[in-house]
Amino acid sequence: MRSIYSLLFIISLFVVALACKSDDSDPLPAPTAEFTMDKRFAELNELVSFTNNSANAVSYNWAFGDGTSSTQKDPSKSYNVLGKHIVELTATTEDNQMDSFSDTVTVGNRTLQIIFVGRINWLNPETSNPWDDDGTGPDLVIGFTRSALFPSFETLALVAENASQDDIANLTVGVQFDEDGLTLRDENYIIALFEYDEDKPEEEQLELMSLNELNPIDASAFDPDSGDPGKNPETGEGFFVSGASSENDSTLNYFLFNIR
Ligand SMILES: [Ca+2]
Ligand SMILES: [Ca+2]
Repeated sequence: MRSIYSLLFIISLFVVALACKSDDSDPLPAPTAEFTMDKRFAELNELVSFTNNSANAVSYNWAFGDGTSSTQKDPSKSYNVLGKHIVELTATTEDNQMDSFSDTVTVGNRTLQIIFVGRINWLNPETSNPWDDDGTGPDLVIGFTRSALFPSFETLALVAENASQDDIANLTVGVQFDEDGLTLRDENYIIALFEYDEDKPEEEQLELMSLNELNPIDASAFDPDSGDPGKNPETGEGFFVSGASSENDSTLNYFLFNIR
């Protein structure tokens, strides 16, 4: 009996010793998870780079919101699923304390918001006469279509009517698409500018001034705020240009798009 009490006494000493040991070891500084990303709006298969600004952690776990994950410190990835993806970073210390931080990446398509006509030569270069040959004033019509459907235009808008030549030259006119915009696909589109002469027979009323064809997915994008190449990483807005390469050419067109 006595030996059992001794044994229990010795065991309890060990337990007390272990408890004191763990009490003496302070926890490591608490972790703080935090990251930034180089863009909030990305297109399909466009690389998004994450910069890890966490503190006091030794290991990281990223859940990218599309079912993929990483344990790298500063990962990059591209998405092949459209939508808003919540990215969550969990930062862990050596003694297993954790903190999490999340932010959202929107992966969308280029959608056309507005077509601007930035510059027009209002003289027909072949005749050096004004395009407005019935004297009713320059009337500008913008046509926009996928080239496969040409010449049946999806968008055919009269954007300037009975203007003076000077008005048109200095006017920025355009077609505004509805709030959702027009989802652009990886194919060629045509923008055409016509002058409208209401006094002519119907088949001659629309006179083609210029026609440009481009693929809006391939086209180089520019940040509308800075004019620098690429899209605005905070808003997903961008624009691209088609048309005249010199001021003597007739038109210069701008396309404003959004990632949605
Ligand atoms: Ca005309
Ligand atoms: Ca006219």
